[in-house]
Amino acid sequence: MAHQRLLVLLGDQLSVDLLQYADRDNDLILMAEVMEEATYAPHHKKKIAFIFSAMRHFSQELQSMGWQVHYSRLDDVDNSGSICGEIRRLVEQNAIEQVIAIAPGEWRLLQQLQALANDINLQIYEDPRFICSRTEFVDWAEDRKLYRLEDFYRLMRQSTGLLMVDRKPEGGKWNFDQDNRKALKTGTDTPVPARFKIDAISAEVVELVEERFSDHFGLLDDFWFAVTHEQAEQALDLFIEQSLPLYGDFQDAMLTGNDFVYHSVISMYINSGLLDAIDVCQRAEQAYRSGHAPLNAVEGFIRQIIGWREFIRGIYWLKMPAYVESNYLETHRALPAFYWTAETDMHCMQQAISVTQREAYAHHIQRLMVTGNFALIAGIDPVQVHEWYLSVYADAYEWVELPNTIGMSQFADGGVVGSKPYAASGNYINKMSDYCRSCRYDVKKKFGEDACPFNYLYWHFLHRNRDKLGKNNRLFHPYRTWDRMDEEKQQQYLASAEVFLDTLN
Ligand code: FAD
Ligand code: DLZ
Ligand code: SF4
Repeated sequence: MAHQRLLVLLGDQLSVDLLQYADRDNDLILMAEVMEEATYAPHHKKKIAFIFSAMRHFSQELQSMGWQVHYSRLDDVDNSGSICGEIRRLVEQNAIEQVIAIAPGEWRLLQQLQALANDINLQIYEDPRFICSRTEFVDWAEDRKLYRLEDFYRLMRQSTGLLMVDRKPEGGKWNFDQDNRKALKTGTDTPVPARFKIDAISAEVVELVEERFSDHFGLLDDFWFAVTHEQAEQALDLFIEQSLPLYGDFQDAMLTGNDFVYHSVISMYINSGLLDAIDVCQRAEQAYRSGHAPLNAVEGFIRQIIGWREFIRGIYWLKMPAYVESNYLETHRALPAFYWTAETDMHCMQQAISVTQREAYAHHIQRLMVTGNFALIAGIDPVQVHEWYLSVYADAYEWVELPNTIGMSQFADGGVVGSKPYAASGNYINKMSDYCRSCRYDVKKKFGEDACPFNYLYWHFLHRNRDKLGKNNRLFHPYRTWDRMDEEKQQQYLASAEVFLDTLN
């Protein structure tokens, strides 16, 4: 059958919503496993297996719905190795007159597609899966000096109508975060996310990944992710039923040996297209309206999706391509090898990195307040930190990973995403987790050989960045505490930090 148009669907565009740009009777869909996408970052093995398996399942689903799909497998002999190469090949082989693509999530790939559009008739459409389009965000940002999540979030609540009553926020407040900072008791039994048996498609993909990407980071055994829309829906149902009611209370909690706490573990499904963001939020809202989950939990959860997720994407497109070069704090230290091995005596770091190795997942507080916080206060080069986060998580695409890392976590953008750096001493980790109890370091000790490295690195960070952070109102109290310390104590903090930082080199 001759096709006049080709619709390209990328590995994170597995949504039936995107079929609105094509015509089932006349158009051909292209999906392609390609080495360039699988290796532009050393992606975790489970991330590649997840994407390839979900792509293969979606291609089958599309065909059973009557769509014509050309699916390039990684090992096809004529696979050109890149998305643009595969588009060119299909255009030539099928005498295609027009190619339709949906704006990719990464600047890198958008540049490639725009270059290709100089040679072939290629139309790039806006991705309709986001609430706030790239141009709407630019309009929102245009009139303001500071971009603050809270302002943007209120707008998203109004435009979606989620948790709104008569144009006012449900419960009389926009944000219930102050109720959401509880720690958990050691040994608390928390639910586990839905796990799915590996089927023939996933088994084949796992074998392919083991063979072709054996040098990539991460463990592939016990692959349990949802790989179809139906399975992802089941994972969401289970989260809403079991975990959502306590999601708010324990959103910042961490526990030894507990990988997921009450988190949803659905970011990889939303980002790849297996779940729809608005639908997820509506389901959470229903759980509140039916009395199944309290407002602090549901508001907190919805804020992450229509607030943070959309805000972060807006910042990415507003600030790229220069954003990736941001290094406000001028840090240049290499990323320590233990980020790849989990071999460290810091128990909190060992826990956060080992779940990353096993599951291509870590929850937000592990990413922000453990691995991110350490990189920040130790002064690691932000590009190396960014490359690590982009590689190791199943939900990582540059549009969402980069502003979270460069902005929220490393303050390398100088305050575009957040108003102050998320720097903390061991005290925070001790308050929100039980990690310190089984650590070789002593969280109560401030300096010296056995002291928790987060304690002295925190003060070293504030001291060495005084010219850049000293005038930040939100850091007034820590700087005042530092200034009131006697000089000998200050010197002990700084000396311990120097000794420790030398061991990282
Ligand atoms: P939950 O805690 O259950 O939250 C629900 C949903 O809200 C998530 O599934 C996600 O879709 C959304 N969400 C929550 N926080 C954020 C946020 N800050 N930005 C965007 N969406 C958010 N998230 C990614 O999806 N991809 C990334 O590559 C990524 N990199 C990060 C890097 C760093 C340094 C930090 C600090 C955060 C990063 N995040 C990233 C945000 C957040 O940590 C993950 O979305 C979350 O941990 C995913 O787990 P979950 O589905 O269990 O989330
Ligand atoms: C992440 C990824 C991987 C590992 N492999 C592929 C692939 O083979 N084919 C594909 O279409 N997409 C893949 N992806 C997702 C893309 O990298 C993603 O679409 C871009 O980074 C834009 O977000
Ligand atoms: Fe982490 Fe310090 Fe606690 Fe050890 S003592 S777990 S290094 S915060």
